[in-house]
Amino acid sequence: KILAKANPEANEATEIAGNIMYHSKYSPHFSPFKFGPEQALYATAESLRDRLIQLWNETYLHFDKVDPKQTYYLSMEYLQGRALTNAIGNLDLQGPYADALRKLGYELEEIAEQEKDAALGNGGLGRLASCFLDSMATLNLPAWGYGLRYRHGLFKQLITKKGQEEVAEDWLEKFSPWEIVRHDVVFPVRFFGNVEINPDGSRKWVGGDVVQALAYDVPIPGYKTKNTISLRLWEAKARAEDLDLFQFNEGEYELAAQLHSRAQQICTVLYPGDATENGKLLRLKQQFFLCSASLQDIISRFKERSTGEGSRKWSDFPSKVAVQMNDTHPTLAIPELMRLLMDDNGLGWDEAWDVTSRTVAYTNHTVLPEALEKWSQSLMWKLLPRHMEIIEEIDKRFVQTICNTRVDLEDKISSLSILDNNPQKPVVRMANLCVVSSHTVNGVAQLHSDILKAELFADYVSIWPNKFQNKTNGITPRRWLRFCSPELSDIITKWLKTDKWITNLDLLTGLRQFADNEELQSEWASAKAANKQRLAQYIERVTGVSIDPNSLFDIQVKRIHEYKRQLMNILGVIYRFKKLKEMKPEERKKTVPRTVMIGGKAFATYTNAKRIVKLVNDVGDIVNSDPEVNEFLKVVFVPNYNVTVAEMLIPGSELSQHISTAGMEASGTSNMKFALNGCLMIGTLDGANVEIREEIGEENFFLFGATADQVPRLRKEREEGLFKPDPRFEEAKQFIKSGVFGSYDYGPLLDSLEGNTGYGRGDYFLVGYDFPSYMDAQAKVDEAYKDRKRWLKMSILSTAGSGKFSSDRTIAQYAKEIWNIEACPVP
Ligand code: DL6
Repeated sequence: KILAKANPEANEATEIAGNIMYHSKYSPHFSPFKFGPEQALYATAESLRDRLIQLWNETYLHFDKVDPKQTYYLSMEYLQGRALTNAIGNLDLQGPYADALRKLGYELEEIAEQEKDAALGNGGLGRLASCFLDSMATLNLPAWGYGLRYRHGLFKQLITKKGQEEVAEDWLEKFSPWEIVRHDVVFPVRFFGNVEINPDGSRKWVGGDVVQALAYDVPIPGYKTKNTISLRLWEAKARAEDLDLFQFNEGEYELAAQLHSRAQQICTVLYPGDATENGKLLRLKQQFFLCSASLQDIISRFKERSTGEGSRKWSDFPSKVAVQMNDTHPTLAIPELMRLLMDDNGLGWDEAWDVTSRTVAYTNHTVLPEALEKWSQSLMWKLLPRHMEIIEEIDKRFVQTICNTRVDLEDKISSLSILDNNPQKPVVRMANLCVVSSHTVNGVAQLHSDILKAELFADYVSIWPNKFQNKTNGITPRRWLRFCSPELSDIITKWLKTDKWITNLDLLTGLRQFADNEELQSEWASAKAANKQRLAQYIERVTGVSIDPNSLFDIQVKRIHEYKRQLMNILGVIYRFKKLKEMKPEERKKTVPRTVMIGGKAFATYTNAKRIVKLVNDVGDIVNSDPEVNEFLKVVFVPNYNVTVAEMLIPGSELSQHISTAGMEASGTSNMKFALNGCLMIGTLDGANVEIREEIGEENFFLFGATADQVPRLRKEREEGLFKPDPRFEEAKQFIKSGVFGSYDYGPLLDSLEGNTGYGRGDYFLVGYDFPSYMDAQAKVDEAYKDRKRWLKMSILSTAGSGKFSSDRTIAQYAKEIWNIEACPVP
């Protein structure tokens, strides 16, 4: 500002450069006389934050004035990734910031590279939440995201001789330049204690531990709009008076600071291990902490307007507040809202229930039994006694209603009820609590929503047929095309003669008419080639493996899980390797050279997933060092897959694998990112693959495998010994057993493909059944790749057909069909 004033001619870039220098000098975080890339990153981010704070203030002041209904998105996970490029892009300041940094001796890309990912999530569900925030802001929707400020996000994955090793991630090591602490937004959150009955019969939760929830706001800018919304992350703190000074001075340091240390544990890590009782307790604390702090905040905002002119009644709450629970992790929002309404605000049960059930909605993201949360009743009674009373009452009333109105469902009550009172292991079924209490329940792709209705929640559908919806997931086209592949974006804008596709992705269909155009094809090919080149350099830098940018880049990146079947991918690679070895040199030369890249993290205690990681790495070591074959096949395990790595991999991809056992992947969202970037897909009819294939055209999708409705029969047939494995499958397994890939014991992994079926054994995921059609589809991929024109056409058509998968479309549907909220643009 000072510089700009001194020189009235100063352009935006000069002003920005001045602002960056100001932050580098006066920021309290670094010594003032250094301006290395790291200082430049923080100063650049702080200069952007100034703008974001201003826009944030304007946005919420405007919401305050207009007082629209607002959505509160509750999620235990957000996979934000880096923020710098995204903020600059959304604020449309790419040119001025690049110029400003150049004046200061840096390239913008070099500075952006310094930023650590905010990885406050695990996988698809967390990244979806982050895409949703971007779309909510872009669509000018009055909304908030709520989450936890984990000190350590998703672990860093190291690949060593042993396979995957986990190291604590440290995104807050220095500080995050994006967050704004709100010392005035603090709420008490109680754990343990007991319930007292007041003289008037009302109840009060007292005693136990009370920790403070302190708000940190991360501004989320919309694309080319003033609207900037908030991701509010809670941190847990104890109060100063909770330190027992007497004990401390007696030298009993741990005892004196017990509450401080218990408070600190809450936000220390994302998904602490839950094999132990302590681990389970901590996870439950985390969930409740998010719910309680967020609801107190929401209620206090509602109450600010409850007196004086335009005052509100509690019955107005659902017309001002929509709470979306991102899976069952924030289920405790239900009893906590009931408690706050009844115990703190004096509402009766019926009124509180009416308000709560008209406010909350639930998204289901999985049908996998192990991910359907069930909490031990005794743990819940211990930690949240008042909430258990409320849950019991909700359950009792629900069961009563069914008994009174639906005799036909009487024998289903034990599965429909919220409490499972099996004396061996009494639990609370969180999904049931969500379904019973929410006004709307949705799945995340059409097939998944159909499965929910036909199977998991079928009996509820007969009670509330209108409660269930589908909202097919989406991704933000800003991060996942405009910013991660600027070359391809520019080509799209040139051919569509508009950049409006960035906020209206359906316009991409306009590319269809040019899919055969040689000029477009050649521009498309050079953008792809540049992205492949960049990716090849990255791979060499992080793995030491040099890959051929002219080979077919074949990528599978996602969490490592048996149902996602990375094992099928690597078995296919092993078979290909074996065949290449057996070929004569002139035969090999006729094959399509491939680089297979696989990346993803395995949950620390999921041993079979870790064995898969190890196998991919071992196969890579052997294949890549084989002089006969490595010109035609390379295998790379991409370490530490995260949002930033995805932004590098996806633009450079040509084929991507989405090969889960049909019916098991709720949606998938990387499939959408790959398709949007002109990457062809090999996949099963699972999750959103089904809709992607419909949109891009079945001739542009390499389909294989059993369909979801065939899976139960195939599992049964296998159990009855009727399954006859394909010789190629047997050959690939045998090759591993022969020890070619080293001495690691792959027995347990291979055993999971043998024997009788059962979850995690007997080839429950049908790798053996699908393997032959997978290999046939792979042969078709090779054929198609040989025809360059055909491949490019398919690639263009993939992008052209991806319009439906914008998270703007998804969020517009949530806003209209679930939340009933409208845009509230800042003038
Ligand atoms: O909806 C987002 C994402 C889907 O795309 C994936 O298919 C699905 O596996 C994932 N689900 C979870 C389940 N977590 N829990 N609970 O992450 O959601």
